[in-house]
Amino acid sequence: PSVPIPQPPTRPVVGNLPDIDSSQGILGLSEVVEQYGPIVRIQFFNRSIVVISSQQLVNEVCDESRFGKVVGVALRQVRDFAGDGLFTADTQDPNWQKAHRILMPAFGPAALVRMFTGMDDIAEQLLLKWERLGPAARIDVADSATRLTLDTIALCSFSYRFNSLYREEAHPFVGAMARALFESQERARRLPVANKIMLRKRHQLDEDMALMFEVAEQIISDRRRHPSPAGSEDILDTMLNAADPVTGERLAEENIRHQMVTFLIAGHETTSGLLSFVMYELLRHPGVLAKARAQVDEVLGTADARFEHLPRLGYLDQILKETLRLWPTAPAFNVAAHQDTMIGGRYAVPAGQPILVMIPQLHRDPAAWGEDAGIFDPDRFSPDRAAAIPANAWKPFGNGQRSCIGRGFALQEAMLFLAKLLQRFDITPADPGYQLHIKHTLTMKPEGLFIHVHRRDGRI
Ligand code: MNH
Repeated sequence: PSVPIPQPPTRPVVGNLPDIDSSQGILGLSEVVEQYGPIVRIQFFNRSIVVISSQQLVNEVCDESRFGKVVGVALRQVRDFAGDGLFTADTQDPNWQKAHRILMPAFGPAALVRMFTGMDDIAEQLLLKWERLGPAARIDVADSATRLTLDTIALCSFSYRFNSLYREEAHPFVGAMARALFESQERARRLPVANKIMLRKRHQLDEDMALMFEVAEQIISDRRRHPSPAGSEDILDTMLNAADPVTGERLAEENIRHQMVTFLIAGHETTSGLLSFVMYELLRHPGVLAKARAQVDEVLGTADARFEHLPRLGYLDQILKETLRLWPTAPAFNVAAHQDTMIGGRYAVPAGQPILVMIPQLHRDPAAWGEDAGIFDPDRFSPDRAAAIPANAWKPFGNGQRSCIGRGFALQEAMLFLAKLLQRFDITPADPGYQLHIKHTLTMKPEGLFIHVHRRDGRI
């Protein structure tokens, strides 16, 4: 006995598209979700998605024996430039399985120890720059964080220096990527015929894609000319040389390009959003900031940060997790059932029907997080309380075998930066009346957030 999935009234052809605010990216669905509840069907053109957002329903679709990732409408457009890279490949694609086996260890615990030095190198560059700029400078948080994270992923995985912190304008890769992501999302909302006739936009997208591939190719050819010294191989060397333990095959050249673009995009947008939201929350919660700094002072004192310090910065880890709860910078993922099935005990979903998990609403589900779910409180993740968090109530990194390969990388990078920042600076808002304004592409970031930094050691 199934009941129909709630759905807003539709119009011919465009379906529910007019109900969705496209300037909000995926979060344009928020209003509909808030109005219709934890399960709602959205239709546009000939497509339909089922949007779910309660812990109860999400917990059900996280069962990998029944459901698995599908590359949804938004991600399918990204496939133009991310191709069969890990993010945009189908789980059944032999290239996903091969790359998954080859690259998982490259982001595992042993690799993270080796990558500490690269993370510290770039963090040091940014903090030194802030010291030199001095307390009068207005620092654009999201812009700084983006330079930091792009340079970090490129240095740690490809030993390549974008040197974003030595440039006035962002590296051209960043502009090309941002435009390509934006246009790919717009394309998902247009009728195919409209996409065909918008030649200028198509041309720009082609140009941006070409630039991204050129950057990847340049890095590969540099590496071929100058191989890494023995013992200092990086992720690019793994991509170029490692054989899949199961098939014995290597990654194809085109696939490597797709992986590189994927890593550069996935590896910096989300982490930079995370760091920006951390800054936003710390400025609003001086008590949390004071507690975090006390831990940094106790663990690091005035010493240079070392890998061994990180496991002792548990409160910083709680801050990162709580920030990702309220501000999951990759705000949705898609799954589908392997077979026709029923969810929530009464909603029929056919096999293959995309089911979109709306993470911001999941992360504020009062049934899972309590009536104060909207409040920033890192103590939710304290060792004694974390165990009580219901299963699959916190999904900022997606689910199961298709969850984020860079989770450990991102959390280590963010924690290291935060520790070094608190060790060195007092931070104050440049505009005390700042109202949160979120900028969306495939990810989300606070826009227009500026800070001042003041050295704690009193030097100028
Ligand atoms: Mn990441 C998958 C969020 C940092 C590389 N990432 C995912 C997914 C989410 C996600 C959600 C699952 C998407 C889906 O189901 O369709 N990622 C994040 C967040 C951060 C992040 C919130 C930072 C904070 N990600 C990173 C970093 C890298 C990276 C850093 C690279 C080093 N992520 C990936 C890749 C995948 C992925 C690659 C695809 C993994 C796969 O399916 O095999």
